Amino acid sequence: KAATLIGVPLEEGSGRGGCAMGPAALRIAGIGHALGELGYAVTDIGDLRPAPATDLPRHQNARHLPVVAAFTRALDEHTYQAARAGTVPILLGGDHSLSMGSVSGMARHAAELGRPLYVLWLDAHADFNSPETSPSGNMHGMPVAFFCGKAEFAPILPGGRPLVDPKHVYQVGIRSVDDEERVAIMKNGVKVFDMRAIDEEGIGAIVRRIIAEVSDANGLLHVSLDVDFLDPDVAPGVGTTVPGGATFREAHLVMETLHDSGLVSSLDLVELNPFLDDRGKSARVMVELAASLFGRRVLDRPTRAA
Ligand code: DIR
Ligand code: MN
Ligand code: MN
Ligand code: MN
Repeated sequence: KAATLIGVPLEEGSGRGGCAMGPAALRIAGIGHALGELGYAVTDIGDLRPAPATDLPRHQNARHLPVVAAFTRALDEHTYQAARAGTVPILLGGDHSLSMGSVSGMARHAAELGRPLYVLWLDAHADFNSPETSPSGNMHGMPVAFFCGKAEFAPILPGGRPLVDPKHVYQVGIRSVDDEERVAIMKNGVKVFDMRAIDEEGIGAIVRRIIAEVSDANGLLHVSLDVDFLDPDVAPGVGTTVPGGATFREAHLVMETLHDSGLVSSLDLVELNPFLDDRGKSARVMVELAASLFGRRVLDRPTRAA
């Protein structure tokens, strides 16, 4: 078992400062140590610091496109290489625009294996805006549309790259969607489990259903965890808190159930803003959730047969 930590000091997609300190906070909260204790050989490649792209024009409603594009290109390559080497890439964000690159890299890896890539998006937001629909121009609201090929920018990655089928994107915890974004999600068949679905069905049943579908298709599963998936009481260290989020136990149950499935190929930990955090609380919760995802358990429960 091996994991590659990739630091992503990117905050330009979020419209405010702070997320660039996320990788440092996640390291201080012990991400490497936690994975090591679970038996992973951990390689931390440090923080990526690509120079802004010079070949892309400024875009009037995709703010800081040259910075985000440069990270997308670097992350596409590093994530792909880490996965190809047989390790689990773990992206230490950094704002959610980093998933433009991490998921694109995993899509390339999955295509080489001849397996479909599925994405579990744990977030208060759908992040399915395009420059045409975004009310803010902030690119952290656009990554899902990007890796599904539904957001038009100047060319960031070469044409003909594998995209993610929007029907293979499961969004769980959703409670803030923009008007035009809602139309795009429905039209493209993204599988949305909003907070009401969680309240009514229970998050355990929802995750088991998702796992069954991915398993039946022999898919790889990329998990993208936005701090604001969690209720603000659990994790205040994020720029876009939305009330009514997942509880501490709901989030851990998701991770524990995913671990038992053995399907998770890669992970984004995103939107942590240490400037807004409460004495490291949110950083610690993110590390604990990652530990649950990679095998930490309270008691030594026997793993359910796959
Ligand atoms: C809003 C907020 N939907 C936007 N998005 C996000 O600006 O596109 N906040 N992702 O975390
Ligand atoms: Mn997000
Ligand atoms: Mn969010
Ligand atoms: Mn399919």
